[in-house]
Amino acid sequence: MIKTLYFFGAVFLSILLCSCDATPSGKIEQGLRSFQKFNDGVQQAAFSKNKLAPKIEDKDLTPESQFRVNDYDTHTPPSDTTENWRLFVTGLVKHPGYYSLAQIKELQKQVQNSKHVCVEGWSQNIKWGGVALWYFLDWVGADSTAKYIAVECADKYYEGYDMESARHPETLLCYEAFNKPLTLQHGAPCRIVMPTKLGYKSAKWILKLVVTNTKPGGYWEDQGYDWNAGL
Ligand SMILES: Nc1nc2c(c(=O)[nH]1)N[C@H]1C(S)=C(S)[C@@H](COP(=O)(O)O)O[C@H]1N2
Ligand SMILES: [Mo]
Repeated sequence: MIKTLYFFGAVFLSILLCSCDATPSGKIEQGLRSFQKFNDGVQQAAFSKNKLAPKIEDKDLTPESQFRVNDYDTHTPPSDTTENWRLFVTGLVKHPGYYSLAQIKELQKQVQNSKHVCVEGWSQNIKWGGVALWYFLDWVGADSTAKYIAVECADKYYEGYDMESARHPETLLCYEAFNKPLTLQHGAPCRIVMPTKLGYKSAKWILKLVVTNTKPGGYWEDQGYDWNAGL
């Protein structure tokens, strides 16, 4: 069903692109934008909160020495990795405020192997550890009927998630990889890990989390990449 919709979407897109010469560019952009919206709608409908990412056995983990780093700007932004770091939580939430890593680590820990898929065409299997984001959201009293979560990062990167994806059982507020604290280049002290989505949704070095009904943008999404980014 979904594949069929994608197929028709792709056909629609090729017709659009083939008619380049005849169409003023504004129209093409409009067409692309409505295709993107259509695509988002299909993905939203396909996303199930119970559908887990493919299971990865320990033997299939990427060797830690080959753990790849990817960033739009720098591998070492001015992220505070001392105990002074706080996650600022705000918006539609009962207990807004500044949360320390120690507080986050006190919450029930979830360790999981998952595949990280970068849109550039590579993937890796990582053992992540942290607290399930749904658990953290409940703990701070986030309004679960709110539509979106937005995050902002130390390198000026930013991301947005629909609430269902944010509350997916495998979405982590992550502070460990391979049973060790995250290294700076992989997002220390704290990042999002969202195995059901392309890698650019897994925001590193997060500083601020907002619960909101206003659809947030994302660093790559605002340059035309897919907002849902489902795998
Ligand atoms: N803050 C921030 N988070 C980010 C990015 C970034 O540039 N800045 N890049 C994203 C992309 S495109 C990928 S593939 C993953 C890479 O994560 P890794 O470096 O831990 O492998 O981080 C994502 N999160
Ligand atoms: Mo990526």
